[in-house]
Amino acid sequence: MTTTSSPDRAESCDALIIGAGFSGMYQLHALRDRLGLKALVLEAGEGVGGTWYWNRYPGARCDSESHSYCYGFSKELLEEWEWSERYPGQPEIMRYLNHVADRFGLKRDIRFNTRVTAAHYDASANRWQVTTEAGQRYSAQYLITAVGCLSTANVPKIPGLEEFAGDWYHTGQWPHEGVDFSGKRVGQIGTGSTGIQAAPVIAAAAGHLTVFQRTANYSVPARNVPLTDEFKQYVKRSHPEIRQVMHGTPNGHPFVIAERKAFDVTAEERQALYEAAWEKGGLQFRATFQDLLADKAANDTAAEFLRNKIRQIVRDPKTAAILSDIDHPYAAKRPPIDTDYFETYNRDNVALVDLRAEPIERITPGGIRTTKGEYPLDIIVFATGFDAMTGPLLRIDIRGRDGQRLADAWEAGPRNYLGLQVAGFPNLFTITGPGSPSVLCNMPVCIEQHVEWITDCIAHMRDQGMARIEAKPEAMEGWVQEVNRAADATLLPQAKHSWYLGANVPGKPRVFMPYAGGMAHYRKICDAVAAKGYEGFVLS
Ligand code: N01
Repeated sequence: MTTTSSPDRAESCDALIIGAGFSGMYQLHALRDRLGLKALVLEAGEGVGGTWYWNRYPGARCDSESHSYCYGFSKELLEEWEWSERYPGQPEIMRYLNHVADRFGLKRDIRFNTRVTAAHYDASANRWQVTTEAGQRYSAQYLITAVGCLSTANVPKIPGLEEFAGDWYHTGQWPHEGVDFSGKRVGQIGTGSTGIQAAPVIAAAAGHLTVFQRTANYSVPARNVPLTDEFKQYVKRSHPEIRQVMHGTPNGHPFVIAERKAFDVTAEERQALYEAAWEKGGLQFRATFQDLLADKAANDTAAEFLRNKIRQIVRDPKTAAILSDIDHPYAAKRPPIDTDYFETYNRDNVALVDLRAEPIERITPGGIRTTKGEYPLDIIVFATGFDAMTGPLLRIDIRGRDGQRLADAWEAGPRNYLGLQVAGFPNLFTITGPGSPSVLCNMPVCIEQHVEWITDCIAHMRDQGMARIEAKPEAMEGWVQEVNRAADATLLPQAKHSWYLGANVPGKPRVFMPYAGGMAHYRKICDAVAAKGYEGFVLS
């Protein structure tokens, strides 16, 4: 395909995909190479990778185990790629995604350095008209957003930032050339998964690190290691079995959640099981008991175990008290895993500031001023997260039937059917949109399920001579209720400061966004909808 778009002339294709991360790359392959559609990806970055292209901060590493953090659609790809560590670091994930892009010839149909700013549905032509930042225009029957859930950086509006004389960075927009911390006084704001990964690496490189913590967080050691030849052989032999486990669990990871409940065992047995899980490390700590996310008393046992670990690791009792003063149930916010995070506070060049006791007043030319004093800094690192899930969609001016703006339709929070389609926005599909399991799951698993469902749906429409698919308003209302019901059946909404609820972005509606009913269950629902002739959608 040649580039023919210009401000005067729109380049036309069957399907436009926004974003060349895990989702957009597979969606291109599926539509182009399986269905034979003319498909094109528009990507803001200079290369493939999406979230991993932008998140190059020190210590960036995936929390899913490498053998599960990859595509499963190609047996050959599964067999030829070999991961080097238990958890893949950002550079290795980028090598993998570039390998996939080259192997399937994807780059020729990706327009890089092309940021989509607007997408308007033209009902008379049944086409989406898409405009980019540079003024290029594209037109397609299908529009598929593959914009990621965590791709709109949240830089808090702290007064004085523009006066700061040093350098500042957000972890999600990290400079490709890296940052030289040597001898520098660094301030890091934020102790989520990113901050917990970054702090030990920054502390080792910097003159001094001050971590500004608003909400204390749990963390379990990742216990990252190089993979042994034996494990690599096991993975090569066992892909079908491994993927069967991943597809059978609520969270898409390659481990099984225990059937026992926390109070099925004695206190001593519980302690021993938690110790074993702590030694093993990683996200599977959550799988020690099946009721950790459903029963507050059960959760309290895990929470107290983890708080005790912090008190044991961190030598200064005051620092340990601030780090272990955690106000939400374990795993009600996305649980971080780490390499030497709490140990980092035992270093002489690291200090912790409790923003609950001394909130930030402003940033000054020389550093950060709290209500108790000023902290002189050369560099500020914002590990302050993202305008998650809805942010990447709403920063595009998306308009559906009759010019209705998505931003208006979602004024009170996201509403859609199956996390895939919004009533009034025909032929628009949102991969890992709000209302789907997405961030509560190992991402490649939910991405593949969405891409395959969308691809099958478009194939069905073409077989049936249908040109348009649109969610029914009543199906959408029913799904919104199901998303709320699923969240309320868990402890997840109890974490009041969680980005799952949009609470990290001032003014954002407080709505629990991902579908908490579990990936395996969600897959069954989507399959049943398709089997019933796309129940809840109007095809015409
Ligand atoms: O962002 P976060 P993240 N003043 O929103 C604080 C995925 N991920 O980038 O909790 C002071 O979790 C905020 O405080 P509070 C993963 O899904 C995956 O760390 O709002 N502090 C919090 O401490 C994860 O959940 C991986 O009170 C402010 C922190 O900044 C998601 O990305 C690695 C503030 C933000 O934490 C997001 O994680 C990393 C303010 N004004 C991330 N505003 C892997 O798998 C915010 N904070 C590799």
